[in-house]
Amino acid sequence: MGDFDCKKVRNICILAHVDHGKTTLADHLIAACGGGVLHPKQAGKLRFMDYLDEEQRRAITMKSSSIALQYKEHSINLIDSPGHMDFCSEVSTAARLSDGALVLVDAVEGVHIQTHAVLRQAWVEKLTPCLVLNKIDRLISELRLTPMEAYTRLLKIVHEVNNIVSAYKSEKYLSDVDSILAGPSGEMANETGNEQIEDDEEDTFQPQKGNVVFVCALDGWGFGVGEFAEFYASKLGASTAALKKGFWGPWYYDRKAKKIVGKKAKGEGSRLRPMFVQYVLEPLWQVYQSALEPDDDKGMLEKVIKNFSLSVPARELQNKDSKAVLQGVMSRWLPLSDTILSMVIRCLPDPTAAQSFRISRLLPKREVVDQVAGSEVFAEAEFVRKCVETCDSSPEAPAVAFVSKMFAVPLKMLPQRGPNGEIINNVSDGVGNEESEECFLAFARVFSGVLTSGQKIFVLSALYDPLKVETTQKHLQEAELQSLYLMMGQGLRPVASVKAGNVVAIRGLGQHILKSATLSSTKNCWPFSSLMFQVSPMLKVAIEPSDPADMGALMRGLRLLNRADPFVEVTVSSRGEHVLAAAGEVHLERCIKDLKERFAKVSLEVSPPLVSYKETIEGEGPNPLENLKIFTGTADYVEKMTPNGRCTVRVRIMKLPTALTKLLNESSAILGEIISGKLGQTYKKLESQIGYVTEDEEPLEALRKRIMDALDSDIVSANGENDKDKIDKCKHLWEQLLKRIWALGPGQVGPNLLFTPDYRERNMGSPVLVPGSPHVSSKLGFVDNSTSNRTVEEASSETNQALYSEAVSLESSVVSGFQIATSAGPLCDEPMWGLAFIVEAYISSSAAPASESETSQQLVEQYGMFTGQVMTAVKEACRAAVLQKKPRLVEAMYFCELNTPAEHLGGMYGVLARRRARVVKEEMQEGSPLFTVHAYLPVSESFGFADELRKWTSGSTSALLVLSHWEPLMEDPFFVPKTEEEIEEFGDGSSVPRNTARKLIDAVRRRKGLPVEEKVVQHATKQRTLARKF
Ligand SMILES: Nc1nc2c(ncn2[C@@H]2O[C@H](COP(=O)(O)OP(=O)(O)OP(=O)(O)O)[C@@H](O)[C@H]2O)c(=O)[nH]1
Ligand SMILES: [Mg+2]
Repeated sequence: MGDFDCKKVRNICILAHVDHGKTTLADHLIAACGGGVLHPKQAGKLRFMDYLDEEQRRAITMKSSSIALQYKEHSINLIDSPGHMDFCSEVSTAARLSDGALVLVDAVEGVHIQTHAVLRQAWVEKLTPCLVLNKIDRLISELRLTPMEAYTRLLKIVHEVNNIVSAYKSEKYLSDVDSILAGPSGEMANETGNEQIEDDEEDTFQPQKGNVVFVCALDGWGFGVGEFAEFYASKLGASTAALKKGFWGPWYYDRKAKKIVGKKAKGEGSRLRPMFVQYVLEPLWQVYQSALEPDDDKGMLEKVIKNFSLSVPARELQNKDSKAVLQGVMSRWLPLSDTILSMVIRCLPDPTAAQSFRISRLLPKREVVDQVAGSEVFAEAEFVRKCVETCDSSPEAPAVAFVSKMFAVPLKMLPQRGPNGEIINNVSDGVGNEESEECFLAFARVFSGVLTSGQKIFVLSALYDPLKVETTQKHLQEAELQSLYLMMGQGLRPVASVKAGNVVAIRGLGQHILKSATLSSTKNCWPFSSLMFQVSPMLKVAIEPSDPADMGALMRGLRLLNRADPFVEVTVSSRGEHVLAAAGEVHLERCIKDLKERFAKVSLEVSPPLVSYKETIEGEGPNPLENLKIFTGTADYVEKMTPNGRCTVRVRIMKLPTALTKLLNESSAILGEIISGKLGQTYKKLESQIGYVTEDEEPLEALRKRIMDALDSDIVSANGENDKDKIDKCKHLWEQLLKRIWALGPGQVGPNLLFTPDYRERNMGSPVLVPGSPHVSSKLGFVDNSTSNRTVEEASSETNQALYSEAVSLESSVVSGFQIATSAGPLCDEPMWGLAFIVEAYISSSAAPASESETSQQLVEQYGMFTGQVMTAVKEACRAAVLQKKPRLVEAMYFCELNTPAEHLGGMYGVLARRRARVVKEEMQEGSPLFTVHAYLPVSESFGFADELRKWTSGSTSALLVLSHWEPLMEDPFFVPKTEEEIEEFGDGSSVPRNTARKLIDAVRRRKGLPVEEKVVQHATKQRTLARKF
């Protein structure tokens, strides 16, 4: 049975920008094929898949959920996904479990920011897409376009979507959002990006191929050109195949010659319209007009009914409501569910076909370099991989499934009977007894073998490695599958077993899986590759119970929420607050509601949003060469001394090139692996006997190259291409510096660098310099491991020798000082951003060598351990160095896409201006009264943005926010008027209003309980410049 069975299964998801009609479309498919769970009359109105109260209230989908449909002997698992940016992690979930995607685009609004995002998600997960152009009715009745205008518009959308996909194919875009964003400097340059892609391969979406359909989900009709080709084949006396080709693009039908002709043959003056317009759109338009215009005779309707031999009950035709008549006719003439589902079966792959090419994404190939020990394990893991590749659904095959999210359902919602009608005792299986009312189910897809309820299975986390025994303990668990359910939206239908290629909900894994995991019947299996999320949870609030006695309930609630929502992050801040991080305002609101009503059930106090900032410096002039020289030179530094006077710390600081900062920030995960030595091990294995590499090119090599590229681009852009000499000098200096990377910070992987002091400059004799060693450089491969061992200086005397050893032992104190300083800058204790430090710590021998034991004991008592003193001195010197070099606050920025009718542009710009937004593009949407505006909006200004926008534009403006980048706020927070002009403008300084930077800093300081006001400034002046000769 197995194989045959599988060919009749399709796993598909519906993806689109928010409000383009996904859930409405799903309604019609459910009404037609959902086994009666939804009455056709309600289709499009009920929004069956939006079963959460909050979803119905806001009329947007917030989670992905699945439903099993039956269509012509096929079983189709349909997953509806949310289009709102805040819930885009649910799109990743949906995509992983599906093999094909219906990508919807609103024919009026066209391609939007989330359309890019979902196309990318489908591409990453190797889904086969089909294009659904929805809301065709709006072109007729709302925009009142002529058929010809409508055709041009549709043509444009199809073209645009094809361009996006072909860009992913040719990997010209690195990231979807980049295509629109292209960073703060290059946004304009990339706008034409779409056009630049050459047409060297076939378009993905072609109506004539049958993978594009035109629908109106609201009224329940839709068609592909195939439907019309079949109908006209006999009438026009042409073959269906020829007509299909002719029904899209510049093809015309010459009635006299009974021939399909191209543009040229048509002749200039001819009144022929493209076949798609003449034979497809015009009849549609006529039906709509005759139904909706009251005076129009109903001739056209009758003609259609007769032509297509539809049986529309007379009762429906006589309905006074012309919309109902229209719906009655259209949904019989061009039934939506048939159009969509026949396309799904024709164009989208069954699980066997799909898994054979999705395998490289699901389980990337690992190669054995040489087979010795562990080869049996490896061989079995490879066998499992093969079974996944072929979607082997025989009971003998290893059972493998991927859980892409956990979701909570109230216990009372679970079916009371098992697959055979037996009564099930639904007792809580959760974490302890605490959530007796909620039960966690895993949303999963079986990729190989058969899952049976009651089966024991291994749960592998993403870090599990069958070849490394040591990962077993932490990353492998054993669990029992208590029950398996087929999902019908909210409804659950118990089943005894589920075969490979199907989607299922599993009960019994609540304690074992937090968010996602791989299930396998054998230990010798690779975990599936992790899901890719497009944004990270950015909006943070601190939460506490209104009544302190409810703390326990709150903590339990937070734990449950963390499980139930794949995307929230729950942490405890350094000040002991419980911090909840969500993707955006809508998401946050739902989380709080869930917490209050379901998970914690106590009343809560929610803090205003905690916005994260970074701190950096303005840096010197634009001349990188000068900066580098100052940085590596000796003159400009901040100096501190330890209280016992034995150690003097000098710190020099420079701003890193922006491109490098960005790169360090993005690559923190891989940098972490490299620095902690994990990645290194893989490569060592390569050289030794058993080892494997992933398919990617060597990541270390790639990272090194990206670092060089980032530096090069900065050097060239700052110096201008022509100044070869300067460029070379700069490059040379950087090459030297890259050999001296001692540490990254904060937290070992942040975007700040600590360089080792320059040996050539060091003083011989006393005081002795803490040398430092280029750990990170050698890990990154910028210096050769063998030569990085420092040559021990020849000590001129024994004391020096002892002092030298002490200096070496202080290295870790210097690094710690640097880490602490970079984790909390001087402005408001926020992490530093894009800074480079050189720390020189000189130690001299104790001032009083006589009566040694006594004095040193006293010193320890007075100032603490020497190592601690050094650390503190380094930290303070680093922070002081930042203050001295024009410190600046760095803000997180959203990229914001707004759509607004022309009459509300003014109101919208008003809101943008009040919130310090920077507009980068304004464009009128062709053929519609809407404007699309792109802007950058500081995260700190984004709260209540949507509400304010609604208020000022009568609710007609929609806005979507995506986290984009970090950007320094170029205002001087300590600005005091100095020049005459400034004094004239701002007064003498006593009454200067605080600027934005200062206000933001003060707000953070107040929140953190740091002294606000004069304190900060005092600090700044005190440390102004300490440069002097040593
Ligand atoms: N005129 C018209 N309106 C439609 C059509 N399809 C959907 N709509 C309307 O568009 C709005 C959004 O529909 P939904 O189905 O909720 O959209 P969605 O894509 O599921 O939205 P999210 O899940 O929140 O991303 C609703 O008001 C629908 O009635 C259509 O074909 N024509
Ligand atoms: Mg929806």
